[in-house]
Amino acid sequence: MNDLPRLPVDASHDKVIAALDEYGAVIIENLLPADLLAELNNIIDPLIDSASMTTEINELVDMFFGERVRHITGLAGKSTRFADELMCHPLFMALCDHILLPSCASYQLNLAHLMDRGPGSEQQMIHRDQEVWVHYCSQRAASDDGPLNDIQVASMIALVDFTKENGATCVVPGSHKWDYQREAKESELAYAEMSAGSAVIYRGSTLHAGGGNTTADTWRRGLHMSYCLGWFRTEENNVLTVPPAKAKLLSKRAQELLGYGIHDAINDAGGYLGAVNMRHPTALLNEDQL
Ligand SMILES: O=C(O)CCC(=O)C(=O)O
Ligand SMILES: [Fe+2]
Repeated sequence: MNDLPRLPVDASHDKVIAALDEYGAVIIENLLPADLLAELNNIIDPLIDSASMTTEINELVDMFFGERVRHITGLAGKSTRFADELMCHPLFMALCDHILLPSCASYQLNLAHLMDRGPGSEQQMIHRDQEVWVHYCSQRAASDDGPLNDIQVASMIALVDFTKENGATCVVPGSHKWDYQREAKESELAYAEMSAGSAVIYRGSTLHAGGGNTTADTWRRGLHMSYCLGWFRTEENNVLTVPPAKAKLLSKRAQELLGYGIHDAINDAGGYLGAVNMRHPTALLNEDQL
């Protein structure tokens, strides 16, 4: 079986970046301190039994996620510790600086979406997360401008132990360097088996899928968190998910990542995106004007 690189949470940012550059994915062991892991699970516990197993978007989206998967979205609006600590974690910030800043002036949260893969759920189709911005990806793939810079940094954070049997995310190491048309063979998959509190972090261009859950009664609770370029539309509408009354309680960095920041590319001869009343939304938030 293929293996993914594994590093401890206190590994140097350079080591994690080197692993992501080489393999396209890396497991960070014990990313979450035990008390934060417990707090996130305590928030999820009362919600999970009634969580939806379908979306109200369309059948293709439901097919993509698969049957017997429970969804809880918008974690940034459900836990201030999620927003202030996990979303703003220095390791994620360093990885986003490295991967995303070549293509934007600032990056933002794309989504924070819990997926609980139930017994009997099948392996997802193998995909690249950044293809949600299909128009951008297909134009760049067709151009002669050389390889596409990655436009997303993604992760799946284990809130319970992840095993191959209960649906650990499967990843294709090295696939971020592949030609976009190349398909992965079964023998090229690696399974992100890891203990609760650990995370697999992968690039927007890395092929991966939620694994099939062949257990009789074990749900695989994983928190999907990703970031993208600051000038993209995000998958979750984070400003509505975390409206001003909640955003005010968070750190300025968290507010910026949730879309209350400005994408300021003026110094790069670009534009100033996301203003309100020609002002910075974080300033308005903190003056109680939003
Ligand atoms: O559930 C997983 O492990 C992966 C989910 C995923 O890749 C996705 O929804 O984009
Ligand atoms: Fe994915």
